[in-house]
Amino acid sequence: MSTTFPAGFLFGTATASYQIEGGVHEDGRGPSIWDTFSHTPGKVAHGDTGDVACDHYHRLDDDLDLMASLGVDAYRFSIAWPRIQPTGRGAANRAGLDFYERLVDGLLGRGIRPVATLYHWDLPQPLQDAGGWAQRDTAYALADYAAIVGDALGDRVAEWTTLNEPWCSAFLGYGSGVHAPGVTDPVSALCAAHHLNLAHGLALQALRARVRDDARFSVALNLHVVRPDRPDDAGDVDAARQIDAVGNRVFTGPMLEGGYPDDLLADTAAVTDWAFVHDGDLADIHQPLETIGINYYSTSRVRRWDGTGSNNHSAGHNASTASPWPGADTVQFLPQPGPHTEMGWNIDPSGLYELLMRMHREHPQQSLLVTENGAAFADAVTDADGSPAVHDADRVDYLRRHLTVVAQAIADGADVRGYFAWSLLDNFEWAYGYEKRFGLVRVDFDTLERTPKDSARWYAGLARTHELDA
Ligand code: IFM
Repeated sequence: MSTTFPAGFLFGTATASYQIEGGVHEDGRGPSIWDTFSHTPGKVAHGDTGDVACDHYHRLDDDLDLMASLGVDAYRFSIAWPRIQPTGRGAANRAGLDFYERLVDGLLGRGIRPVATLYHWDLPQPLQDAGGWAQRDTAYALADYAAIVGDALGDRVAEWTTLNEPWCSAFLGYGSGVHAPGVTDPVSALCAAHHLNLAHGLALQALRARVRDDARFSVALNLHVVRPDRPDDAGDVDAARQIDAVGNRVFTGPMLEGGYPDDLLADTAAVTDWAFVHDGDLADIHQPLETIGINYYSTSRVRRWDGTGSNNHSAGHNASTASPWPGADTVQFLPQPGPHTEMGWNIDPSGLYELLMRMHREHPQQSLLVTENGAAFADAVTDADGSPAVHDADRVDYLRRHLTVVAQAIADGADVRGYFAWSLLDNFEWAYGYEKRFGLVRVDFDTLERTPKDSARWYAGLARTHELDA
């Protein structure tokens, strides 16, 4: 049995600037919140930082050749804001733009479609010093930065993503504090979510005004698939609704429907009165959008908490005593049955199918891209014939099972146009440092040598044939 993906379906790989580039002091780049956070003792496993990462900044041409050797159709990368505006404001840093021009030209020259993400978490530190995403000005600063990037790359990049996973920026960055900038304040987290929404809308307007007419725009959301533990228990069903509101509809509401959901405002009323939403903001946020980008890894199971034990709000996102779920203290997250990846995340492809069909049903005017999907496993390196190899059958199985449901969603009517494997390379997995390996290509972090894993070869075959074997 095999499944055929439609002609034109994009098979891509994805990365993000801070996770792979290194070269943090090169060519005028300024510090980002992740430089500060990773250099703060106790924030990242083993004290790892992105100072060198995969050294992609210095190995760009080799990495482009690597992508070409895999035969992928597209590459989703992010632009480091502090390379373009080292302080987050003011004139463009030419050397920073040059790097991304070389990247884009190198992709196009190899027949690979660039998909550029404006913001994947590396906020310039001076903007954080002024309040970061809890501060309204940051949204306007992102729009200025978008204009610079649009002017520089807009003639060649036809696929743009504004933000990557604003939920993580807002709620892990300002709620539980397990991500940079490490703030633990529920009001700041909701405020940050609104300013990220505003930034999305303003950046979209700035980009659309200056890039090629055929450009398509998306936002990459890590939408949560939340299931009530007891589907016939009204409390559990309501707990799932609550997490859906503060995990998903806090972004899809304003971005795709022009307003914050009433139930979200009610659930969080004891936390904030949402006075940070100004007149006109919702119109700015609710911009036409061609595509919804979906980043999917696993599912969650919740109950109405009876107050005993822990509500387990740190589930899946490192230990923190602060919650990333404002207004949802009486929701309890339950451990998910296995199998799990090395992140401790349960493997459940049905969640991806559910999300794709939900977005298709609720937002039929938008096409869909799976902008991230993949898994960290404890890869073993074998060295039988003098050259290293990684036989990552578990990752191949993960990818195959998730791509099977993507094909099923397409067959069932969802307009899914592409899939981006997370990630091209093993890289800096945020608070987990280099310990968790998501790459199709192994990176030896001592020598920086790249070794395509079996999954890379498998994925290359799929990109070539569009045939998924069962
Ligand atoms: O590595 C991250 C990425 O930066 C954002 N999405 C999830 C990935 C795996 O945790």
